[in-house]
Amino acid sequence: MTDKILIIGACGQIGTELTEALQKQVGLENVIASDLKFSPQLPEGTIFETLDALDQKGIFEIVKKHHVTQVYLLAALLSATAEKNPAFAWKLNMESLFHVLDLAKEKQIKKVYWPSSIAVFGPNTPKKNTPQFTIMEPSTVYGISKQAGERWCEYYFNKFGVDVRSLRYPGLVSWKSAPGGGTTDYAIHIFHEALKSGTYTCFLKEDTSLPMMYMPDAIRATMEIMNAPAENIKIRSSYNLSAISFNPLEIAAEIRKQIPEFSMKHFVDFRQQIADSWPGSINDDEARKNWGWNHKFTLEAMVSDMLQNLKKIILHNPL
Ligand code: NAD
Ligand code: AKB
Repeated sequence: MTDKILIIGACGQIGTELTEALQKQVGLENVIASDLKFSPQLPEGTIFETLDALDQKGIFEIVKKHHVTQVYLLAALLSATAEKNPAFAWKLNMESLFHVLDLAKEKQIKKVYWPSSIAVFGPNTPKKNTPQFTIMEPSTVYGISKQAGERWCEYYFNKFGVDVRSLRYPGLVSWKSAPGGGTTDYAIHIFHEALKSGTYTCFLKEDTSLPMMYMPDAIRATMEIMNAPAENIKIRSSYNLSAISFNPLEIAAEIRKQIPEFSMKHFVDFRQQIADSWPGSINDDEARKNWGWNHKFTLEAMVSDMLQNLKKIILHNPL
């Protein structure tokens, strides 16, 4: 039987691209996109439901109505936005996860996908090639909610047999939709400004290295972990996932290969402290070993693809 998928938070940076990829995999009629409000960026013909991830009854009703078998929970406040409203970030990021895990515990759905983040790591974590199992101690409310979420995912798997799968995404770079309020968002803004004005003011210092990934790799990783046989998923908290690592200076240099006049200044804000608490690079041997993860995009390939695609968009939508 074909899976029926519900995506909660489908209109965000990941959701808009994941919705399309899942529609290609299981058919347009088997994917239900949901969010607080509709976005025209969703593919034409998408089945859409207005849904608040905090509304447990509402989630249950949509699951029943559409005979949903899998839920991808993407609704969350990201690192920078969460620091501005810690109490609400904790409420949204945790309660929505419980609503979905409980549905699976009660056998209303078969499988759950919930993303974690490199934000689970903290200032005492080894910074280079950060191992899967290490000191964590996150110092942001976002990171605390992701770490707690990981513990609960593992608990629901061990106690109730819930088939929940998770990835610790690095910063994701994409051109199709805007980023949602993270610390790694600079690596997207830089492309827009390079093309529009030829200059960018970065909110991180030039030598702040962070783990990053191009969106096509992240979407593929998500689908690969969800399609892997259950026995291959040895980690039920969340998998380290890695592709590339760079700092603002390095990505600017790569952009300059195609836009030689591009210049960058720095005006550091509160996001620097968040970035300083995160690893610079991640070891994802477990994901590679357990379910065959392999990234494709290098920094060079990502920059080239970003510029090519964004150029077309900016050309068609001049300010
Ligand atoms: P985003 O902010 O772009 O999208 C989140 C979506 O959730 C938005 O469309 C928003 O409208 C929706 N939403 C917010 N509150 C909601 C609610 N109460 N009910 C229903 N929908 C609600 O975020 P994203 O970048 O797409 O991230 C998705 C998930 O992936 C999050 O859990 C995030 O922590 C995780 N993640 C993202 C990145 C990244 O770089 N984008 C990295 C690591 C982890
Ligand atoms: C953020 O910066 O908050 C996200 C993340 C790495 O989780 N991009």
